[in-house]
Amino acid sequence: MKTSVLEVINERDVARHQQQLEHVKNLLELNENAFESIIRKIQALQVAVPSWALGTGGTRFGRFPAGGEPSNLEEKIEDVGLIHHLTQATNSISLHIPWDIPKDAVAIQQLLRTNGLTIDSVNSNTFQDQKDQKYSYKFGSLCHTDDAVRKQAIDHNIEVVEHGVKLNSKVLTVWLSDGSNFPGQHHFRRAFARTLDSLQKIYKAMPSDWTMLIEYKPYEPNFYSMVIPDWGTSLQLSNGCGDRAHVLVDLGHHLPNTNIEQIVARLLHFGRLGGFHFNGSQYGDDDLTTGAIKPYQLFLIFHELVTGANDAAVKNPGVAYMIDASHNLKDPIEDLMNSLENIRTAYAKALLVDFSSLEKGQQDNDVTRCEQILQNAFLADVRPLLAESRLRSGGSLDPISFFRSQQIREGLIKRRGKTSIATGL
Ligand code: RM4
Ligand code: MN
Ligand code: MN
Repeated sequence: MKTSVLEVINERDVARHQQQLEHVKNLLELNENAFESIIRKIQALQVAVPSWALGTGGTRFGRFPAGGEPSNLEEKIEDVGLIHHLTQATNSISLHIPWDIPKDAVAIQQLLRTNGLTIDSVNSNTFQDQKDQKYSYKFGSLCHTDDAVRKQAIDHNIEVVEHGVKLNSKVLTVWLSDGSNFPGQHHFRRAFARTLDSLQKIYKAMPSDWTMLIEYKPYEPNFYSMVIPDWGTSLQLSNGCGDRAHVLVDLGHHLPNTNIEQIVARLLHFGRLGGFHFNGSQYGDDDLTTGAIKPYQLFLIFHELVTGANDAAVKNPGVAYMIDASHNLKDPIEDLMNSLENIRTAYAKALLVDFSSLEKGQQDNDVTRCEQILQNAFLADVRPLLAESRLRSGGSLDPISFFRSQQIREGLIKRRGKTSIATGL
């Protein structure tokens, strides 16, 4: 078989990689079994990329595209396929409707298969008005005071599910921008009740093997109140819908300094943690590279996920992982690869935590020892473990260097043009 450029470059760098891997294995005192198990677990961690994250993001002040953006769903799938080819860490793509309505579902399925991808969740959009839409969402969608607006928003969600069915998705993610900007604008209790009623109608219309994920956000675009501002509200709404409705945690959707890892533990405890949107945040919904600002927090979150997965008492459904970030400065493809690497780094470190010693330390109230155990795992260098996982799965030892040395962005600009624009925010 012909050797690919990827294999040639990996071959060139593999000796150095082996040295680093041996060094880390010794430092971490990993025996063969533990080592193999960690590598397999890292390989298995797959995080979806959303179809709206492949172009340059922006703020309300401006947007500075670098060129070569995918201008249709097919090109977006091609980009995610490339990221997966290099990282082996993202085998699915999440769709926002109507930004990415597949015109020919069969052809899209085929393209997904060629790229080694599947469809993750489908996401509804009632935070923007679409052309030809009868009623406006200016004052809300599923919470709206007017039955007709609510019905339009419910119907939209059902239509999103129908698109998803054609693509073999099994998850609907609902994020609402509904809320108020001024005191007195909303009757809080009634707005909640109407939202629950609308979600129940959508839930009932979903096929029986579908899951609904309910995302919360404390502020923006509404600044006084959001109808679903926190995990407690999402949890109540999920409970009110049924067993297949769960809470989705977006890392950027918390007020500064919120203890997100504790929220994760609570939701696991209730068996209601359904999904994750990864991104990095300094202040709010900044949508920066995952792990760029608070890597320790990301590690602590994965620590909760790993302890939850190892605890037979935790009856949580599977968690759907997705990156929900915006790339204002970095090349979107590089930024996504950055995030994927940081997510796997946090996960690999969490896998290194010495659980039995930690449990003993907790039991004995040995505070210093407990913290030390977590810090030991957090401070370990796991980069060679990640590279080894990629190599074994057929990816690149160093995806970003490969992307640059092969001048892939330049090629995309040549093919798609300097001014192509991807749909999204
Ligand atoms: C929201 C939220 C949703 C995403 C939109 C585009 O802040 O994070 O998940 O679909 O942005
Ligand atoms: Mn999100
Ligand atoms: Mn967000």
